[in-house]
Amino acid sequence: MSEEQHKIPKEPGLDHTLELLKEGYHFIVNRANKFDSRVIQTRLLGEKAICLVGKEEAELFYDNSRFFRQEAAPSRVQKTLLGVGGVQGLDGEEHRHRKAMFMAFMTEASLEEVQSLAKKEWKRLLENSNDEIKIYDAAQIVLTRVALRWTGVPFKNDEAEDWASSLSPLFEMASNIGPKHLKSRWSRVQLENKIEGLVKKIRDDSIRVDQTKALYHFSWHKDINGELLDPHVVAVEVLNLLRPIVAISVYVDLTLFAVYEHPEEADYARQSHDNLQHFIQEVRRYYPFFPAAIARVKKDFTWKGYQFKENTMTLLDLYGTNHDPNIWKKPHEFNPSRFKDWEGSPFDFIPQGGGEFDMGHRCAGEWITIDIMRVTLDYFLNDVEYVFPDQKSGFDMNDIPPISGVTIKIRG
Ligand code: HEM
Ligand code: MYR
Repeated sequence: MSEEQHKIPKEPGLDHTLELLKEGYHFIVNRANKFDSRVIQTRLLGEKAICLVGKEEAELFYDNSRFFRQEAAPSRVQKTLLGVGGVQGLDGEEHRHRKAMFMAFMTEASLEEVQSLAKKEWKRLLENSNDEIKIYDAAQIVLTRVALRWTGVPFKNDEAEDWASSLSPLFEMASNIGPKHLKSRWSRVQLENKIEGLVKKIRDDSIRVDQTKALYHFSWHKDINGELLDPHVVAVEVLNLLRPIVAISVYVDLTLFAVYEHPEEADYARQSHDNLQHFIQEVRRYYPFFPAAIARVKKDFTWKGYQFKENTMTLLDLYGTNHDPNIWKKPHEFNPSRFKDWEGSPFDFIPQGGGEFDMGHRCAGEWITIDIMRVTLDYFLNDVEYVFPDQKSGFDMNDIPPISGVTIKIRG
């Protein structure tokens, strides 16, 4: 018996990229609500785009037999945020093999190391800083130092700020058009050249780096044909560690902003390790960050009566799914204790993508992110004495990524 066919509700018009920039994180949900459908069609960057929101929709999106990733991301996002030739654009066996190169660094020992580096760098920064601290700026320096050390990229003490100011435009300006987009591209070219240079030196043994770390391992990684990766691709993949570790500064800013906005929930977090974890999870659910994951339809198929045509760009709304009232009670309330009862599905709580780590494209750094956020929150709740001075911190729903600018004043 053939399934009843439904037409995917379609927004009329030639292109809606400007509305996306205006409506930001609400863009997909606004259309899903208007058409009362979890599957809608619009046009973005001059192309037809299907947008999905919800848990079953996330399960569909992460079905490798239905979607592929090669060239899926818009070219401007590849030239800024992602780079060309990296794991995000691979499929099948090639993807699995490359992803394993990343996941090999997500061991318990490696995660413990990243936590102790984060604690050490926060202490060092606060011991040497003024009373008034803008959390986002401080976190960028701390996390740049953590990222370079954890990946084994050699640097001198006074070089950390330069690294921070070339790594941050990769994610801060990835959603911009105009001059900021160019700055982001320029930063990527500079960084790729610098890291490619290191890879070549490692291979001809003209520098020695820590052989237990990612820079060394990626430089000697062999692809599925047993060949070394192109040095440029190694640089892209090393940046796939450095950039997002520095991007955790956005979540650190939002974590302290949550402490500022919800002091009673900060008291809840102080009570135990589990409560700290619930607070962090709620920060990742409640606040927006990565707007949508992107793939393309592998071959024509029909799902719940909706027709998906080969090669159509498809977006999964991460923020929308994390606020889906079919999944979350009172989704627009900040309530860390909801995570006491969360059953842990790979498809309902997806701030860093959904599905599986090894076979799918779920974020390789999700555990690092959570661990760094938790030790940072623990430090600020239990070890540092500070107040929030009068301030106008906050962000708009079309600031991608959102940075509140929250500031603290250390009590001496
Ligand atoms: C992929 C978000 C931190 C490494 C992703 C994806 C998202 C995401 C949404 C794509 C999922 C998909 O396409 O289905 C974030 C956010 C972070 C973060 C919001 C917070 C700062 C990290 C960290 C690392 C990392 C710390 C590494 C240390 C990666 C890699 C991929 C990825 C390598 C590609 C995975 C693949 O294509 O198989 N991330 N991420 N991310 N992330 Fe993260
Ligand atoms: C990372 O660096 O991978 C972690 C998070 C970065 C978020 C950057 C947000 C801007 C994304 C713009 C385009 C996304 C594709 C729809």
